[in-house]
Amino acid sequence: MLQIDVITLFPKMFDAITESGIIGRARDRRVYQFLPWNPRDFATNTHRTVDDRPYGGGPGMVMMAEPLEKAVSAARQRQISAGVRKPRMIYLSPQGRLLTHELVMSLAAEQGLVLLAGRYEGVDERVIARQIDDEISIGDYVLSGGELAAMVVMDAVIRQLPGALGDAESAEQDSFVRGLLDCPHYTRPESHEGVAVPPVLMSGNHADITRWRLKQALGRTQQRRPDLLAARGMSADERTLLDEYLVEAQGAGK
Ligand code: 9WO
Repeated sequence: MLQIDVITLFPKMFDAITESGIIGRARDRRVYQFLPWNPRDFATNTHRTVDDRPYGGGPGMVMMAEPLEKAVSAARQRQISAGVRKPRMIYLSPQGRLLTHELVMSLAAEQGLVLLAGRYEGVDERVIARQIDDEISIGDYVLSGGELAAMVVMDAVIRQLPGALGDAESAEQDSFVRGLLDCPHYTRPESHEGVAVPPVLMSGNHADITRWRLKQALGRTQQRRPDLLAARGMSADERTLLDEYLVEAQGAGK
């Protein structure tokens, strides 16, 4: 069972993912174990202060080293008690390396993760230097804190763990496993506001359907994320399908 501990001033935020949907069900099934740690519970003064003014001046506040370090150490100890030999210690920040499918898979292969979600203008750098192995970003923008980023990491990792998805969900490979964007999807009714479902999907010919879906995936990846397609390369068959897509898209004015 993957052990996940999170250091956060807002532990209840994590109920949003751990109590419903695939991630909630995976917790019920003991696919992972989740424990939040609040640095405020480790604060020593009467006001339970966890932030202080930045040295060097400037606006905003910085998360203090001492309560944070105590919370991180408690999480690390909990992981070791749960049998994790070396928990991977992660800080979520825009300064980190970008989260990709590849990084998600490497996190899913760990025994334990400790995620540090910062608030305010950031965390005292000495805690990062002493406790953190890995700094991860989910994209080039600033949030109000690391919690939403930690939840993104958790969601992406947990759904890769054995037993998290149902058989049907597991059988269908993530689009990113193939290095391509996903194809379009349709359900009933056959016509919506005068727009029909592509006839091939109604044909019952599974070879044709598979071919159409791959063609759509290749075409959308070329048009929306050419960087992904360039990094991955194409077989001769895929090249033919993509050329067909581009001719058809040209005709359809896309
Ligand atoms: C706040 C701020 C306010 C005024 C001027 C500059 C400032 N920078 C920040 C800031 O970066 N705050 C961070 C909030 C401190 C660390 C936790 N926070 C955070 C994490 N925001 N965004 C992330 C994040 C994490 C992972 N991937 C993307 C964004």
